[in-house]
Amino acid sequence: MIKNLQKLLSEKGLGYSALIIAPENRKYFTDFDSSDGFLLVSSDRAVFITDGRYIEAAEKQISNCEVRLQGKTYPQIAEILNEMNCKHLLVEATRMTVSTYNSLKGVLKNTSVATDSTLDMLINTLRSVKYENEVENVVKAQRIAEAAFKHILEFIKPGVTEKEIALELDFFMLRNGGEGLSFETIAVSGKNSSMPHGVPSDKRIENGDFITMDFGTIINGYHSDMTRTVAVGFATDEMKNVYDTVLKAQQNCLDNIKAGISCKNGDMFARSIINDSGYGQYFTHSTGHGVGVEIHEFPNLSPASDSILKTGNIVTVEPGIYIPEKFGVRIEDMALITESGCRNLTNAPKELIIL
Ligand SMILES: [Mn+2]
Repeated sequence: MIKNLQKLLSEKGLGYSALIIAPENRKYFTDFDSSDGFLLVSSDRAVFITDGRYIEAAEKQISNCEVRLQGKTYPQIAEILNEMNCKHLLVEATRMTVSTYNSLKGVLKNTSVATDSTLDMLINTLRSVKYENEVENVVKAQRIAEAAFKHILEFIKPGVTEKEIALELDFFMLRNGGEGLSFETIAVSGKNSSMPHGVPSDKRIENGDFITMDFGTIINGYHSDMTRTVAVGFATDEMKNVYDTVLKAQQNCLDNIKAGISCKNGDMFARSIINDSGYGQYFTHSTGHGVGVEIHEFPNLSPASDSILKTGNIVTVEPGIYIPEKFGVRIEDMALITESGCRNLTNAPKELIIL
């Protein structure tokens, strides 16, 4: 992974180095998980600095760069950049705090610090194209979430609360190998399901409710993300119609996305179906987002995106319709973009389930 960044740095010219501090980026480049550390990369060198809590594990596990024990942080960074003959330092503008920036400026005499989005964009581009082992980690995490979904279908019945459903999903995923939760699990029912990111409450499930569950877990630092909406007892014609519309929109997107398609059009494959059905005003978010070492990463299937889908991107496809004071429906799979289409990484039923 570091080699790819080194190549991009050398393409920028002589004397470029990058300072990487965001935990998920350190993990991405070194494959080493730590709450603290600094990674310095030039076109031909890479040095990872970490403190005494991590040094032994880092020395054992990191194979693609030098590992050094952290001393006086900023003078040490300046010293290493000097060894690298760094003239221009790129930093993660979206991640660096003002105080870190000030500390850095205080020790760097002949080095400019680029505070624009150059490094963030380089890293986003690298991270968005997945290697096979990264795909495998996402799939492993997804398989655990699918088992949790199967389990929860047995658990849901009138009388259980949204919080209990969310906790049951969480416990199942963690009990079955998940390293953590991709995000706070969403389980919302009835009128609450009209809030796309509603928080599970003490509301009890009743017959005639839709329940939307959005959840995922983590394997080797890689996230999964899925959403299913199920009904309990019965579903009205309106509920069935909305469900059907969301499913068609999702399927149309999955059927048409591939490498070379713009993310705008990717979004439109789902949105156009919902617009045509008259529910356009109730689809209030973008169609999908990248998934990897972060739950939300580059690229986005969004009307606001200027990106083009590439082979190796993993994106969610998750259209929804949310009718205030009534109900909401969202269906979400993860798709691996290929030359000719996409491979659906999600393996769970999507026809309307009425429990
Ligand atoms: Mn998602």
